[in-house]
This record gives sequence, C-alpha cells and structure tokens, in this order.
Amino acid sequence: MVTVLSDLAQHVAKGLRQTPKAISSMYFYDDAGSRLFQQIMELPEYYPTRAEFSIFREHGAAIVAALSPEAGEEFALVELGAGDGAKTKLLLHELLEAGRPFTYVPVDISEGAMTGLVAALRQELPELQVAPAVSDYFTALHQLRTRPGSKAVLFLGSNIGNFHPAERLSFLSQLAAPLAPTDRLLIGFDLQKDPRRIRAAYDDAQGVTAAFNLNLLTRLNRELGADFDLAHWQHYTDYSPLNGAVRSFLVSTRAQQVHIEALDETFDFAAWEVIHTENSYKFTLPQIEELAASAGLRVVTAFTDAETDFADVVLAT
Ligand code: AVI
Repeated sequence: MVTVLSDLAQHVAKGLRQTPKAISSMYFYDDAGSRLFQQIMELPEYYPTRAEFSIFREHGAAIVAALSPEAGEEFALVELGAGDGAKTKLLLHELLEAGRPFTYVPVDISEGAMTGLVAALRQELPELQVAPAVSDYFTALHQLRTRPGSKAVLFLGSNIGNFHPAERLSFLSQLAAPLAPTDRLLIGFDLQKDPRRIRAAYDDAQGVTAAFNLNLLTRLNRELGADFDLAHWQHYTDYSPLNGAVRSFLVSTRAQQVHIEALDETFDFAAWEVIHTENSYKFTLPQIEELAASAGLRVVTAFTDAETDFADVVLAT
C-alpha cells in the first residue's frame, strides 16, 4: 500500500533525520499556535508589535499615501501573514478616510485567524471590500503573479526575519517579480538593538513564548500520532549580535525515543540534543538597503518609531 504523507509529515521526516534536527517555524501556526502568538504580541517584553503600532499611529497617513496609486486607481491591498490584522486596521481606516478605492486581500495560513479577522472587519469596517485567502506564503506568491491590476503588498511584523538569509532573498525577489513600477511593497523589519532586550522578547517571564514553541510538539502528537512527552522538553533561545539572529530550540532534557505513527519511525534524542525551530533575524537600515537592491528593489521611504526599534519600509521596483 502506498501512503501519501502530508506536507507536515514529509517536513518532519526530513527535519528529524538530519543533524542538527530542525523543524520550520512555519508549523507553529495551528489554531492554538496562532492564539499563543496573539498573546506574545501583548507581552511586556515583546516590543516589535507595539513599535510597529506606534509607526502606524504616527505615520499612517504618509504610509497610505506612499502605498496607494495616484489618480484614484482601484488597487488590491494584499497582506501576507495577516493574523488578527490589528495593526493593518489602522492603515485600512486611513485608506477608507482618504477615499482610496481598494480591496483588502488578507492571506494567512491559519483558518481560525482568518475567520476571526473577517468577522471583526465586517463589524468594524462594514464598507470595506475583503477577499480573504487561507494559504501559505508560497501559494500566495503564485496567486500574486496571476492577479491583474495595481497592488500594494504588506508583509508586516518582521515576518521577513523568520526566513533563512538565502530564502529571504529568494522570497523577496519572488515578491518583487510580479510588481509593476507603480506597485508598492511595505515590509516590517525588526532593528538591531540592546541584545538583552532582544533576547528577553523571545524568553518572556510568563513563559508564553515557551508554550508557543512547545505547542509544535503537541501539534505533532495530534496530527502525526507522535508521542512527545512535553515534561521532558524545554524552550531555549539565544541571540547573536554578530549576525542579528535569535535562534529558538526545543531541548530534550534527557535521552529519549519518540515514535511518530504517521512515519512509522522512531527517533532517538540524546540528553540535551536540540530541535532548531525558529530564526528571527534583526536588521540594520544599511542591511535593508542592501537586501532590497539584491532583490531588484529600491527603498522609497523608511518609517521608524521614536526609539528606532522597528522600521516599516516602502519598496518599489
Ligand atoms: C511571526 N514572527 C515575526 C515572530 C518573531 O518575532 O519572529 C514569531 C515569534 N516567535 C517567538 N516570538 C514571536
């Protein structure tokens, strides 16, 4: 009998057979993971969300002017990884007030997050035209290539920081490819700062980030019939100011074996062996300029908050 493995099963098989073991942070976002991420965004240590909010509050009108086509042309405002859309609502209000004709196209991998967002928008902004899509970034890139008309693409919250440097450039180049000269991209970048503040943002005192990381194992238990015992795993994170990377790990606190039914395979973990689960890169403004140029883009304007913790950068081809 031939068994068709899900994307998750194939990814986990590959990731746990390699050294060091790794599973992509893309799989954090089942419904429970998306809810935990909402809680992370409220944490006192997790500054990026507040910083980006303050940029939108302070510079919302200028951002909207830099994003929307002149002459009142109809356009699509596509948001990759929309989540709860809380920050975007500030821009949506600005766009509606400015009388710009547009359709909001939120894209998110979590069906639960999308249902919540659409319901909230219908209530808060009933006049808004919304065309939601539940998909991963790669499917969304494909849809972007085939979407006619003017567009502004939002990629907020430092989601770009979760890519590996090589994948980051390739993703950005693919985002740039379907853009006409008048189309715009708005990307949120978390900036390099006091290393202790950065590290604390990924290892909060209440343990919400730990629960978010460990939820990946709960997901594997549920969806792949794995038998991870969460009592013997812990969250660990470090930050290197040399390359600007926060790396997160799940650490096996003792030698153990884990069976994954969907793969019909048992994996050995040595005591203190890790599964690398996430990278969250932090940038400098010159690095952002260089990255944009490598992807065939130019920086139109960069908006930062008063503390220069975060940058929202408008890019064009
Ligand atoms: C979604 N992403 C930008 C978050 C980040 O900051 O890298 C995910 C996250 N991981 C731990 N805390 C937040």
